[in-house]
Amino acid sequence: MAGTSDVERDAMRRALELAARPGAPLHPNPRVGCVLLRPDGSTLAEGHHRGAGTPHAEVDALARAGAEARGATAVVTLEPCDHTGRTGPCSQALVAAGVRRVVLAQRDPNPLATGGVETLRAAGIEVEAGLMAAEATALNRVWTFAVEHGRPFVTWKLATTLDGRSAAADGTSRWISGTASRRDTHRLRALADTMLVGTGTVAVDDPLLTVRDADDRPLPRQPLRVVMGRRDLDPAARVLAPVAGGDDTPTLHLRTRDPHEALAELAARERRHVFLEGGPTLAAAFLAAGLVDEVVAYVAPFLLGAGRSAVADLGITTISGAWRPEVLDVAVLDPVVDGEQPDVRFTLAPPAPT
Ligand code: AOF
Ligand code: ZN
Repeated sequence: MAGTSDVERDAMRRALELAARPGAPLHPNPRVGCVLLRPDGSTLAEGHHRGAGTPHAEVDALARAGAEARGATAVVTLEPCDHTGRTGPCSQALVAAGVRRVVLAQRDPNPLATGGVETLRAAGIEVEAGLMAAEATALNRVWTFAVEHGRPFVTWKLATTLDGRSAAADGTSRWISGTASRRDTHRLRALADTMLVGTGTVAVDDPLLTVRDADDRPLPRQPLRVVMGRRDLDPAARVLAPVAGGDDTPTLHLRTRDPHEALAELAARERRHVFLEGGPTLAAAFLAAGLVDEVVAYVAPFLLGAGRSAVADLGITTISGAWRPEVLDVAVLDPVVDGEQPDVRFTLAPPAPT
């Protein structure tokens, strides 16, 4: 990239590392890192964001630098915000600190927060945008999608037999996939901020919808549990019980069957990543609405020959009409428990709209 030095590139690499530090919640805010460089190119201070309501990365770094920030270069993975949200505008904080130059990676896709570049330039600060932008965007892949689309990113997870069944004829559906797949599912649930199923699944499976570790203990940070559909919930449903050790956000019942409406409600609550584990009806509704952004499918090596299909009728009558996603990854999940057989996990991107 023209106009930036090797020192600044190294600093951006470091800022990306800082941003990706484990511990900070993934949602609703992006992961952001910042490195302040002295005029001689040495590192003056580092900062990163630790979750909604805490200082943004730039302000974190400026606080560590103190008066020495005057004349420094700020290298930051996201365009400094230009708004007062839960905290004040970073653009103004950089101006007030006397920073001379700002090098940023990703432009802020958030319409409320963008504008830092213009504010900084108007204040006479040199700005270079776009250095390692692809890496920075990949780091906040789901957040960027959600902010750009004004709705959460949707991952649909399914577990089926070889013949595409997700429950036996008598309705039993637990333990289709093996222990390795179930652990893998909990790992993926933990990356999302919202678990979503339909009232039908609650009635039939009575799921907990929590994230648990390999010893089946709930993790301290739990996604919001959401059930959608018009049917009333059994007050004794396990999904309604508070999670031991989890936060105490009550389970949300959205009385709609329309995926667009449900996602709009969730967007208004700043939800960025929905993990959809609903039954066939809900899955079909999301697929038909074009609201599935990623599919994680576990296929277990046995047959049922009868029973519930993973997805309800999509109105497809001929092979040429098939819903054909792009295969991003195929993995064999080796058993972690003796006597189990391996499952296969597909990670899929939906077909591009035609
Ligand atoms: C962050 N951390 O380091 C930067 C952010 O309302 P707030 O204060 O939570 O601001 C959130 C927005 O600020 C966020 O969506 C993004 O557009 C911008 N920059 N946010 O959480 C940071 N630099
Ligand atoms: Zn900010």
